[in-house]
Amino acid sequence: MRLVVNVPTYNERDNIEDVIYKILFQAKLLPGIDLHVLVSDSHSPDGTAQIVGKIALTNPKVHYLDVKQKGLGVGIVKGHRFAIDKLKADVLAQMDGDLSHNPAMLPKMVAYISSGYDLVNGSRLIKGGKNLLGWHRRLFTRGSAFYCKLSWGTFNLSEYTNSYRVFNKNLFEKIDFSKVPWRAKTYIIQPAFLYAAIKAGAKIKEIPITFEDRKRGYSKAKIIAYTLDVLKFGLKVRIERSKTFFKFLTVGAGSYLLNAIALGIFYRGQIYFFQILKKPLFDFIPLYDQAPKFLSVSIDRLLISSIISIEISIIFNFLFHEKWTFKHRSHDGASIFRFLKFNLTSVASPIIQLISILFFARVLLMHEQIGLAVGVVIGLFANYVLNTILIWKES
Ligand SMILES: Nc1nc2c(ncn2[C@@H]2O[C@H](COP(=O)(O)OP(=O)(O)OP(=O)(O)O)[C@@H](O)[C@H]2O)c(=O)[nH]1
Ligand SMILES: [Mg+2]
Repeated sequence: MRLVVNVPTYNERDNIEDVIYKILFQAKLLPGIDLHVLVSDSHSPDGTAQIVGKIALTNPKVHYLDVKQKGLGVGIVKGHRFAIDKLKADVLAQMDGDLSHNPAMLPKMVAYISSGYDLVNGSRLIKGGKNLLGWHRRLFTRGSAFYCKLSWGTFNLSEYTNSYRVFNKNLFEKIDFSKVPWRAKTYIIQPAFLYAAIKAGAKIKEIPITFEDRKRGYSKAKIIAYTLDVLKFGLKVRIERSKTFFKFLTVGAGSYLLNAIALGIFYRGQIYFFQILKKPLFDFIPLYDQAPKFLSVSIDRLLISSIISIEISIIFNFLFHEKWTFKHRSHDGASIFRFLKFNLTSVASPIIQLISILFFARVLLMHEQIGLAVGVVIGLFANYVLNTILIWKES
């Protein structure tokens, strides 16, 4: 099994030699693993290339790749691509080129990959982890982690902005990099890659690491721009994850309007409180007092109006969910069966609505529209859950 440790660099001439030898030193603690080091450098003008080139000349396990453009994401993504395509890597690792990450953690991280994890994430924020940066950088680390947890909904992950990771080749191949902002000038690749891995279904293990402050060279981190990118990325994730529910709510709102208008016209000849018709459309159906009773339920104008307006809204709901809300989810079987199934699951929501209308009108002696509005909201949630479990399943 071949492990390639990708070290992205920009102007690391004071550190890179040390980093390479410290990584290579781990080889004897990794029996059965063919350890290589790849420096993916953004054409550093400080002589990083010459130092790595000189080592590579006598050591076939050390490689230099000039990724040409600047950006940590470019170094990371092009480096791993090269490691898979040219160096035939099975397992990929990445760490900073300034000794902030301790290469001595590699054997432990690789062991988790061997035991079946897809990605091992070094964390400063779990028990045993340490962040030895200044207070404002620690604040950034913690703040970003808190924000990502909230916006991504990933409460089981502690660390988002660190770069010390080991993962298998298959995970890298599964990631759709057209959706990862890897050409950005900030380090947004770190959380973005992690999110892409989660979406690709990676089994992730976090282990505690210590992040040392660099002793030599200078920092290239642009913390303000990076913070803005983390905020922007989190917002994008949030919107994407809530999109289906937003659409569901929009259709729900439309169907509620249709339902309310139909009910008003049938029962009162009104749209809300505005008289539209001289007489209710269902004027021929008697009101409660004169209506025939069936099993002690009065078959009156309100009951019939409610049932018909609800069925109209079910049809509206189905058409929009089928073609819009759940367009990208699985559409198993013929649409007529889905429609029948939808009617069955939809029964929950109109029953809730009907009970609500009758309860508000008869028991609380309030306007039937209030009952409908309350019933719609409760029914909506019940319906969403049933729809996503039974009809338009996530593929
Ligand atoms: N290939 C490549 N690597 C980069 C680029 N910018 C930064 N790096 C590397 O990314 C790693 C992290 O960058 P650092 O400047 O150490 O950022 P940091 O670790 O957040 O900050 P300090 O440790 O405080 O300096 C280092 O190995 C850098 O050399 C770049 O444009 N291209
Ligand atoms: Mg650093």
